[in-house]
Parts: sequence; C-alpha cells; structure tokens
Amino acid sequence: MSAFLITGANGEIGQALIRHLHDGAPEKPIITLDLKPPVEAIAPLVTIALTGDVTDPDVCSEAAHAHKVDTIFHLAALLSTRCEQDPELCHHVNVDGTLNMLRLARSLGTAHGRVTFVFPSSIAVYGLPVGHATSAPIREDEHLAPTTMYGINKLYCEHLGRYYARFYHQEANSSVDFRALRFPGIISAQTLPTGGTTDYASEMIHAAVQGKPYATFVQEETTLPFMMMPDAVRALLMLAQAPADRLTRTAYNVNGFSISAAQIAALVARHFPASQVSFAPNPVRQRIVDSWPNELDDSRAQTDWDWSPAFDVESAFADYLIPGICAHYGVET
Ligand code: AKB
Repeated sequence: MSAFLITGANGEIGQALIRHLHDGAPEKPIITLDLKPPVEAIAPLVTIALTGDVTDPDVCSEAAHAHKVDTIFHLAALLSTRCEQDPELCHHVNVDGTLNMLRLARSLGTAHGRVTFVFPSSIAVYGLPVGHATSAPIREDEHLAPTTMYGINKLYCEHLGRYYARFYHQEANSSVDFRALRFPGIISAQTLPTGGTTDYASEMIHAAVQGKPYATFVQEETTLPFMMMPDAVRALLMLAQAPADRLTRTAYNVNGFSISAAQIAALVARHFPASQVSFAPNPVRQRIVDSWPNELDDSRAQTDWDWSPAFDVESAFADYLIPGICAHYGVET
C-alpha cells in the first residue's frame, strides 16, 4: 500500500488538495505535516497527522517509510510578503524545508521505489525590470531574476529538485521524480491566504461578501495572473499523474487569467453593489507585484500534459467565487 504525504496541510492549497485526494482515492492513506494539528475541515480526512517543523530531519521519516509514501506534495512555505519581513527565517523554512523533504523522498525512493515530488513554485521566480510595460506573456526561461527572498527560494528549490531527480550522486535512474508548477495568485472561495502579495484579490472579495470595507494594498492598475483554487488543485494532480515521457521540463507555468485590481473591484461591485473597496497602495508590497509578470504563457503545460484552466474571469466569479463564498459565510446570493 502506498500513501500521500502533504506538508503545509493546513494552508489554503493543502486543505483544498486533501479534500480532493480524499474524494478521489479514499482508500489511499493521507499523511499530513503541519506546525499545528489539522483544521476541522480536513481532520477527518487525514490518516496520520504529524505535527512538527518541516526542517526537522526526523519529523516524518518513520511514518512515511511505514506507509511507503509514493507521492509528496511539499506545500509548506512562507509567502512573499512574510518573507520580506524575515528573509532568513523564510530561507530556512522554504529552502531547508524543501531540502529536508527531498532527502526524505530520496530515501523513500531507494527503499520502496520511485517517489513523485510535486512542488508549488510561483510567478515570484520572475523579476521584471522596474517600470516594465505590460509585456507579452512570460515563458518559463525568461526574466529569471527574482527580487524577493521568496522568489529566490522558489527558483533555487526548483533547481534543487532537478538536481535530486537527475544528478544526485550521478545516479542514472534517480528514484525522485521532481515536478514543479509556477502558480499565479490563487483565489479560494473557502479560505483566505496569509503572508502573500497576491492576497488582495481574495481579501477584497471575502470582505465584500461579509459587508466589510477593504483597502487594497496595490494600485488600481496593478495587473497579475490569477487562478481559482479548483484549477490549482487540478493542475497539481494533472502534473503529478502526467506520463514522465511527455514532460520536457521540470517547472511549468500554469495560468488562469490576468486581471487588474480595479477590474476585480468592479466585478465585486457588480455582484455586491454595497461593497466598499478603496485603494491604499503599500510601497513594499507594490514593489513586489511590480516585479512580477502581468501575464503568463502556459503553452508548455498545455502541450505536454494537456493543461487548460476550467475558469475564465466570468465563470470564476459567476460559477465559483460568488456562490462558493456566499455559501461559506452563509450569505444569500
Ligand atoms: C504570494 O503572493 O506570495 C503567492 C505567490 C504569488 O506565490 N500567492
């Protein structure tokens, strides 16, 4: 019997992924690792809940070997805004944590067979020149000069994963199958992010549903790529399951749609005419988003593993966000 290991299980992606994995394969054990015990929404779905630090070498080795973990979703990370507040802590959690999990994957692979290691990377690996005009959608090998500690960590961890998969100890057939997705901002109807710089989109929508005013921390014209949480989970699973011989690279862009902060505010106002959205840009956070691409080119994911998002901007709001968030807060649509 094999099992899933999910680090950072209480995070936004963790919670959504665990619900999906449990529905899809209820018989396959789910081992989770987080600093805190699983939140109520996922606790009944988890087979073994480990509480501890992702950088601790002993934190999950015993349980992972006992259950012959064959797929690791390494989601534990500190996000971009949080990382600029404490860059060294961020480096420790994001880089040492990933190294620790790659080491575990290698030992699992050697003992029990190939381990698929899925890593959520980010648009933060890109660093566009200050004052860049809206440009063509960015491809995976362009502008890899991140300006944030988070982006530097993500890019380096992609390289670490590639090293563990292909070159470690000159193994011809490494037992670690490392795959990474570069996510845009992700918006969930059920949860709110913490510590990220794309958080304004989720915060604006969740505030409106609750009838709370919201001051957006970026400028109205700030345009970034976003995707809905169900698409993010689908992308993780599609990449995890893609036949290895179709993959032509380690890290893939995945995209939903690009939208400006003003356009999000307008959509929020269309659905909640009483919403009170204002703009109070924070210079540190603005600098971060200004270095990220306005648009992502995810054609390689489309070609190699048939990626395509289910939601465009209209269906994201009409079919997912508005009904989902209203149901979450018990508000009538
Ligand atoms: C963040 O804002 O830090 C994340 C990301 C873009 O990876 N949502």
